[in-house]
Amino acid sequence: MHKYGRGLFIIMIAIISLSACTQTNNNESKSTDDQADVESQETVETNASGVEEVLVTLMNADGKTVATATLTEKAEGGVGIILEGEDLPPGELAFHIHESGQCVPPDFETAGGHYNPTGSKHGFKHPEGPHAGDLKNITVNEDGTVYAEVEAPMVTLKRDGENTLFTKEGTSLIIHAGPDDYISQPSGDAGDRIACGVIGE
Ligand SMILES: [Cu+2]
Repeated sequence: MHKYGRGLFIIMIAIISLSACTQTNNNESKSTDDQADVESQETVETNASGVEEVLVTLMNADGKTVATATLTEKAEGGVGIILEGEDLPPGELAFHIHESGQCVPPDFETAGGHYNPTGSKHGFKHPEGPHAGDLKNITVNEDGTVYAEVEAPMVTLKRDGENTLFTKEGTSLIIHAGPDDYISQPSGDAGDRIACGVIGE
């Protein structure tokens, strides 16, 4: 009887120690969250109407700025993207959100594949698609300028939101040399990456 009592006492001490450890860990992760909040205030601007906006600058293979994109959190969910550019090849070009926030010229392979947190297939025409980072093709004018408004309904600028664009690896915007056929795997047979911009930098 005495033996059991002592065993129970030791188990209770063990439980108390364990829960103390868990609590310490919670506090640590909370302070990390606080730091993330501070970072988000630096990168996400709030416009006059209180909507979150992120400005992205895209450079070409020579490191020259060729386009800017304004990302806005939509009231109904998703992100609207307004792209304005120049010195681009005329015609229909693919435009995607990629899964890494690194744009190293000239080939921008550092940006990785498409942003695909749902593990889907590429393309609006694919029955198991699209990727969250799939966007509609843009049309560049004969003079090399472009103005396009596209939607990314599956993503968010909210850091703690589902399919956030502020992942640990970061995300980026890429313009390709050719159009996305909306079905070829893994990226729509869109050709080389000709411009890249980091989201949230
Ligand atoms: Cu792409």
